[in-house]
Amino acid sequence: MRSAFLAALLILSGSGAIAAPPPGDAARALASADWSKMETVAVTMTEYTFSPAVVPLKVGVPTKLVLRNEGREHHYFVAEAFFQTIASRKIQGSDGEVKAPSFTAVEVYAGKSLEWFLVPMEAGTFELLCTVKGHADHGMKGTIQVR
Ligand SMILES: [Cu+2]
Repeated sequence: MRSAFLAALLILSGSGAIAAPPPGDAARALASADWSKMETVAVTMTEYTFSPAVVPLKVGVPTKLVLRNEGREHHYFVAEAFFQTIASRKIQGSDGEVKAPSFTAVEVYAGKSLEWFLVPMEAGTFELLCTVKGHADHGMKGTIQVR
């Protein structure tokens, strides 16, 4: 009983150990970003796909990532390793905006969309999935490719 609990704790702390960029790096990336040269990348979510399945982003390029839910269910956009490597300026919707240094998940309601202003800071291939129960099993997975 106790060892199972410990193992669970270790797994949790293990996943928390993903190296986040120091806050200073994110602040610098945001401060030096030229948003007039921003690129827009849209990801559409439906039952049960992300489209495109491979989301292309570029290191150092200020990006408006548009998350559009064109389905009838709510969907999550979760890419924890990716989230650790970006500088987030804000997430904006029709009702307001949120400024926070990092996120663990972004949920988009059916028929709604959010705009995420961010700067990718590291190249890599990152797993993307919807964490609503059963959705990833139905194929709601993708990849974020930062070059
Ligand atoms: Cu989903």
